[in-house]
Amino acid sequence: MRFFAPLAVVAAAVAFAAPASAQFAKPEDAVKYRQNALFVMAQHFGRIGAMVNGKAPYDAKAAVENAEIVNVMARLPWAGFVAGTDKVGNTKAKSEIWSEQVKFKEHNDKLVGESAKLLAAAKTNNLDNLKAAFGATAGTCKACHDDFRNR
Ligand code: ASC
Repeated sequence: MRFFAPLAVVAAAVAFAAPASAQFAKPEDAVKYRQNALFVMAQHFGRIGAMVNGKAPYDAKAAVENAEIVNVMARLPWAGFVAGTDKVGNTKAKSEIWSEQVKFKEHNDKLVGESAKLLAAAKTNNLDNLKAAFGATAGTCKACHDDFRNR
């Protein structure tokens, strides 16, 4: 089966690269994609938030599971911000997303970076570490919303 190993590696690489080059059948799908990715991410981030804020008991295993999902989901919305979708559907995306792409991408990269740290913190089994990383990650959500999301 030596022949198939490299093929599997290529398939895995393609699967992981797919979100970054995702194509959408219509502009509405791009909006739905980014909103749904952000929605799922927020649900799982919120479950960590509940633990961090004392509204749910601290559960180290659940924290890791939720942080894993946040860490994956954080990489997805970017591909949905397709040019020309600033007025599509019920989007709150500001047109500055497209006129200030570098800055927007920086926000995205910070979210991805902090969510990786959130996962690492969750794995330490220490609520204080989780709290600190949660705060830092939430800060990246807020900073981007302040700059690029309509109210
Ligand atoms: C969340 C969530 C956001 C961010 C933001 C942080 O849990 O859904 O959009 O945190 O409120 O300020």
